[in-house]
Amino acid sequence: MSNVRTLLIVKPDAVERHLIGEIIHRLERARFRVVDMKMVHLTYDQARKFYAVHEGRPFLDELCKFMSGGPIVPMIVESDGDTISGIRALIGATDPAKAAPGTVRHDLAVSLTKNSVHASDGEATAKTEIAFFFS
Ligand code: FUP
Repeated sequence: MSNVRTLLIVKPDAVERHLIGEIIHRLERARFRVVDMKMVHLTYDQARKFYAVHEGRPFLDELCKFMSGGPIVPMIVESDGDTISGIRALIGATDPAKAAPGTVRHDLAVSLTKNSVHASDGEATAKTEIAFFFS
């Protein structure tokens, strides 16, 4: 498990609210390592490509407008443990209203769409999502 890397994205709502450092601080405090990162501003079409798995879902258009509405900070994260489930636990449930206290989304997120962070949900997804941003 220890060599599995995942992709975490600081989303536009968090970048706008000056929370990049706060989110990285939480990752590092929990002993995750950021091994690469960048700031990018996706086009709407690039966001559609990234969220292709959600094609046909009613929220996709709003989600892609939001994700292309400002800069984001994708980063590759690793740890000595189970990185994928560890990061998912750290960020909390998709809907901040349902996320546990102490998680990133509970503490920092605004709404279901503006939920501050993304993290890959499995090993295969992590590989694809890392390749999307880091060639
Ligand atoms: P997650 O894996 O936790 O990022 O959540 P999903 O892959 O299920 O959803 C991707 C993004 O779509 C979420 F971050 C938030 C957004 N979303 C909505 O805006 N509305 C919904 O009803 C469901 C998801």
